[in-house]
Amino acid sequence: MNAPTKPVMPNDLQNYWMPFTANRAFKQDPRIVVSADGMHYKSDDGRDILDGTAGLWCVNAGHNAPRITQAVQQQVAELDYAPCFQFGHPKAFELANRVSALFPDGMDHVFFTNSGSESVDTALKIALHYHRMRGDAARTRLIGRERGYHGTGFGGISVGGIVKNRMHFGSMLTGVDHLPHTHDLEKNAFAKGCPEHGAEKADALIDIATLHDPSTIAAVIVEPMAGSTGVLLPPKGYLKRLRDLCDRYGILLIFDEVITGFGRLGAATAAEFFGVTPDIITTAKGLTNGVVPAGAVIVSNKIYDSAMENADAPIELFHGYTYSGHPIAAAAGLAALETYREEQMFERVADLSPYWEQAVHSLKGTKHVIDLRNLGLVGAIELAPRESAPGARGMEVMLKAWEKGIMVRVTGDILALSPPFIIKKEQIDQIFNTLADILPTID
Ligand code: PXG
Repeated sequence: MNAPTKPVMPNDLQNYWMPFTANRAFKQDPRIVVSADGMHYKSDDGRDILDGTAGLWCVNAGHNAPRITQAVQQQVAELDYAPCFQFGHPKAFELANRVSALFPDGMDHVFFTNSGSESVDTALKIALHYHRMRGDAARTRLIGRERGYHGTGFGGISVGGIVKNRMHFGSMLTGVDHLPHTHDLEKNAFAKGCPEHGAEKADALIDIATLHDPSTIAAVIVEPMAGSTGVLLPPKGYLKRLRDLCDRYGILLIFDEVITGFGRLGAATAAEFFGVTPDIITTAKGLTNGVVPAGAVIVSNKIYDSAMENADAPIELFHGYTYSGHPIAAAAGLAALETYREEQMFERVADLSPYWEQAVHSLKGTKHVIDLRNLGLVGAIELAPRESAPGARGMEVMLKAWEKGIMVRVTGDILALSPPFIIKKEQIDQIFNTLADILPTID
């Protein structure tokens, strides 16, 4: 890694409107990274920053994983771009082969996108298309969940349930309803792994189906583990109950695995981890280790075969993106999956998760902490919000952690941790010892 010797800040920060960022505050006091290797970033003032979040939940194999870096370098010289409408290139097919082999039995077809948001839009459209082409065109309603995050496209914010992500953006898709979220601090605080209480919250689907009539509902979409909203774990039995209800009503079940796909829980998918198979799975992030923007939607054979059989035109699905299955993304994806396999990274997550669990829960009793949650290599520390300034406390911890050389994510007053799978036990200790030092110093 080329360590810079002096800050490499650009002259003017104003031109870049940064996403999901407090732009005015950031530009007063910027946090800039200039390179990365393994578990660490280098900041522009030359400090090593331990990556506690795998970037934004995507750099599962760590930074600059040699196989992936080389694959991208070679691919750009060999085939930089190929049109994906009516033409193909070998690596897109090969990546689809590899992805379907990793995903649950009976889910053997892969549609490529460029992001999680596009994967969600694609999944919702495939669900609507499926019912319509089978002559069940009244099934148009889409059911999401309160506090759900499904990216920032209009489809994703419509089924999503994060108020701030929705309230400024008009009326969104029509015909959408929401299940209640499953977060219940009173009953489940400090549970290790999935909480005991709340499976019955899936039964809200019975009320929704009764209200609208099941024959009008196309799909239910949930994150099997809600990440972005502050790590909300599914109560034991909840996902199975949702699956059974969807089957009862002929509704497609979509798991949004943009975060959980590719190993985060210690199995290739959350579907495998929980033993519940949906009809459609959305992914992105870990597909390419975050190295090239890419996503994939994995659909059941039932859905793909139906599209082929019921097609009313030579083109079966009028949907796609200029960069679907982009050669460089495909090369990065193949190398990422090979790295996960060769270095047994999903097994590593499973092996590390008991150590991780005890590290997360070592913060019990620390000032401000009202809940601790963990699953696989995911951790959350929920802080009591400061009166009249919700979110301020979380933000202050994030800033202090950056000063002390650890990158953490914050959502309101919930700190989220999701390190690369190559993290060492000493580095896990470093994260939680640093947070244990910081929290008592915060008001
Ligand atoms: N679905 C889920 C479940 C996600 O977590 C998306 C869709 C959208 O993906 P794109 O690639 O369009 O951003 C996501 C993204 C965080 C955080 O810190 C989470 C995401 C993105 C950025 C930050 O929790 N998730």
